[in-house]
Amino acid sequence: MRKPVVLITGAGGEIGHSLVTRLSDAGTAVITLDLTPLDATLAPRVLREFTGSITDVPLLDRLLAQFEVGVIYHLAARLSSRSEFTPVTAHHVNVEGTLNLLEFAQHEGESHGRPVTFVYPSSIAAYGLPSLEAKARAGRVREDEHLQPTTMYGCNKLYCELLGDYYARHYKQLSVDTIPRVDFRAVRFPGLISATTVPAGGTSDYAPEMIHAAAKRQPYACFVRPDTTIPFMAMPDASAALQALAEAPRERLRRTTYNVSAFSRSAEEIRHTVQAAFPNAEISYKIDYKRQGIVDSWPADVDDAAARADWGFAPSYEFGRAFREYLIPAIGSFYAS
Ligand code: AKB
Repeated sequence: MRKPVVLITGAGGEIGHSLVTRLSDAGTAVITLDLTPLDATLAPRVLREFTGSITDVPLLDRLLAQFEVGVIYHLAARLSSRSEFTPVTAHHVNVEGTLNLLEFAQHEGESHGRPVTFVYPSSIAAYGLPSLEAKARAGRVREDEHLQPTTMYGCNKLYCELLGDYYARHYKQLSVDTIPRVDFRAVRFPGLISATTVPAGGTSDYAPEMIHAAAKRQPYACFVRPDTTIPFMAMPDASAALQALAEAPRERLRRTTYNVSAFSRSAEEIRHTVQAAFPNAEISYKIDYKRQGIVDSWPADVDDAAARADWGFAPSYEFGRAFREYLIPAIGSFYAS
């Protein structure tokens, strides 16, 4: 008998830390796949950890043989800034890796006779506004608007949303004996801010980097202009959103991909709040015009009404509360320990 479990890819990353903790606290049997071994806080929480790549199909076949996977959270990805240095590798990991996981999900579903829930974190990078004027005019962007990404990562995310929809609704549509077995559900995340992990390779990283540098009493030079505005979310709300979407009744979901967001603030507003919390923080600006161009192409805010209506998305942390009740106390104790 194969064991029924939840699979998390990229489990050692930022979202993975929060999600593994949340699911294991709830008693869920979790198996993980990551390029590097899980750290000592996560490893004891999982039933089995696999170290390897989502591009390694024989490794995925071994997982398939050993476990009955009912839910997949496919978090493994190369983020936006990093992907611009090696776009072909980014495509290989972000697109072919996702394709491998979708095939894996279809085969799992075929072998246990029920659809496998496949939860995919997409990104505001799927959007692309051509200019600051267009960004100001666009306001709160809805899911089907402005889908002209300017980065390899954004193209990868947008295409994988479509691939997921294909596996869920049209997979091998001309074959008489194949039923789609993937129940694909995606959220487009804004920039995420965690108190206990620092992101690597993203372009929204200036906000978490600013906060973590202040907590560590290190000077920080923000790489975007003070007026730069995109939506953000605190990490506990991000992992809660993934779990809520996974658990939502299928018939309530009117879309494949949903916007989610908690607060939209400029870099300067974030700097003020960080300086109020850490009065000795030294935060300056040193603009990286290439990374600036990427963030300028992302919307200043997104409309997440569909997620709120269909599966009850409701973030706990607006801007003030995220700092007061999550980031400041949790970062303080994280670095103190
Ligand atoms: C990135 O900056 O690449 C990510 C994202 C917005 O998806 N944080």
